[in-house]
Amino acid sequence: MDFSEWYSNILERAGIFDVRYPIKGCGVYLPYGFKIRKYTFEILRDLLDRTGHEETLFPLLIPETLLKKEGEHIKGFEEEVYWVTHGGSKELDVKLALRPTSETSIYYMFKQWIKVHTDMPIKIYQIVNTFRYETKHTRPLIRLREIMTFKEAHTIHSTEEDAEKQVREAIEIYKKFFDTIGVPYLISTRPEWDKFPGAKYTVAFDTIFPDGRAIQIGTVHNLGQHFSKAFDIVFETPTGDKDYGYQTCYGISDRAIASIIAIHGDEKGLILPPIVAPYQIVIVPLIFKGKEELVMDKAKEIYNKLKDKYRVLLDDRDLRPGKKFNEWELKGVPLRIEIGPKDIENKKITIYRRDTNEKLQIDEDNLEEIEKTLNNIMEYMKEKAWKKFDEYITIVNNVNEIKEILEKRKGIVLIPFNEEIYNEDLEEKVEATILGKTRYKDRDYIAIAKTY
Ligand code: 5CA
Repeated sequence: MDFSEWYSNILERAGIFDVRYPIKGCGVYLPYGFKIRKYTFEILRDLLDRTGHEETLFPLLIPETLLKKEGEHIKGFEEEVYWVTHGGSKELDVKLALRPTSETSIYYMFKQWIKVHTDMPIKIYQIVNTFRYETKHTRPLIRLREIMTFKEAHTIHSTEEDAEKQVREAIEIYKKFFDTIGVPYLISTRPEWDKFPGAKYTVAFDTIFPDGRAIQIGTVHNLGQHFSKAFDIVFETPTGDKDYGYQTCYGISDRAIASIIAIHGDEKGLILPPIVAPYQIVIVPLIFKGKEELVMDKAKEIYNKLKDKYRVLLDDRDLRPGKKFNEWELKGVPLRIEIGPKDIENKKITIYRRDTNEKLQIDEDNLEEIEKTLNNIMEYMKEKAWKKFDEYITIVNNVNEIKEILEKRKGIVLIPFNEEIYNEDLEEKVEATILGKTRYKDRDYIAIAKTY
């Protein structure tokens, strides 16, 4: 099965995202998918909260007058904006945009809040839906027109140096986030022609999907003073002079969920990192005639021992165990506990690891082994994902090799950095996208890939 087919199939069968909503690029997070989303974004929320960011909530609608204030920004988004033009049957005096991202609404408010240098830094974020009329092929959770989960952080500082430091901090936060969910990445500085509209420069995280194509999974932008000048965010410096604020912003979307699914899954279905799994453990009692009570009591006993520490489900439905196994394997539950009459006699339980397909018998009261196994699963998943990612990185020395490698081996090609070849002509020549300038094993390279 090719990746794209596998991916659509899994979203549906594992109950993650329903694409049958009658608007292109929109869909419905189903309960199981929503839980994965919740646990994933809790990690990011926690990382941001612990580094002095504060969560806020801004309006969805942006007046045309605000959206058009920064020239580059509107030029970049012009063709992607959804407009609200009417209130009932009355045409609005000022058209309202559905936010494609919230720089313009947030920075209008920064202008209200900032007068002197001591009013900064401000580091805020929100997790909201944004709208982009994407013209490229839409894909669930990958290229949405309603981006259901858009975590955008926006900061403003009184010095250029502080903004630069903030960019570094954001990169560290994103590294921790992707490391925590076991999604490998290459970090690069996007070329001038591909930076975020209105940014001084853009640093991007790209991962590689199983079909060998690269996908941008997060970006950090240094906005310099482009927006603060357009929005007149002036402040008084310590020496009594006037200056404009220095800004940064950084975003991560539903692509984080798509990456978890795509990168860790296998032919049986999802494999979820325990940290984001709706159920980290499922207990399946193996019921035999005459032993029903014995087995169920033991299953409940184990469930009670685990339930305060883990997200655990006791699957006591009246179904064949084999059917339950298949279902929870498809849904990617990292660890399964099987309890049968024989195990009980020997004071054992059987545990099954979804990531390696291994079965192991442990003492029924050895709950430390469960904790250890869940940790091992996480570590193994990370290692495996990085190994596969590294195999997809090819270093070349000659431009002529790039096209063929991207067609045959796919992944990301690195060529030693050289100003002369770093331009859009190279993209045309190799029929691929320049991700940007990247540092890999102590050397600067140009990273090139076929992308989503
Ligand atoms: N305001 C900035 C930072 S919050 C911003 O909008 N940056 S962005 O355009 O690069 O978007 C942030 C991230 O959202 C991207 O790196 C990409 O991973 C993700 N993204 C962008 N467009 C879509 C889309 N149509 N569907 C899903 N995810 C998207």
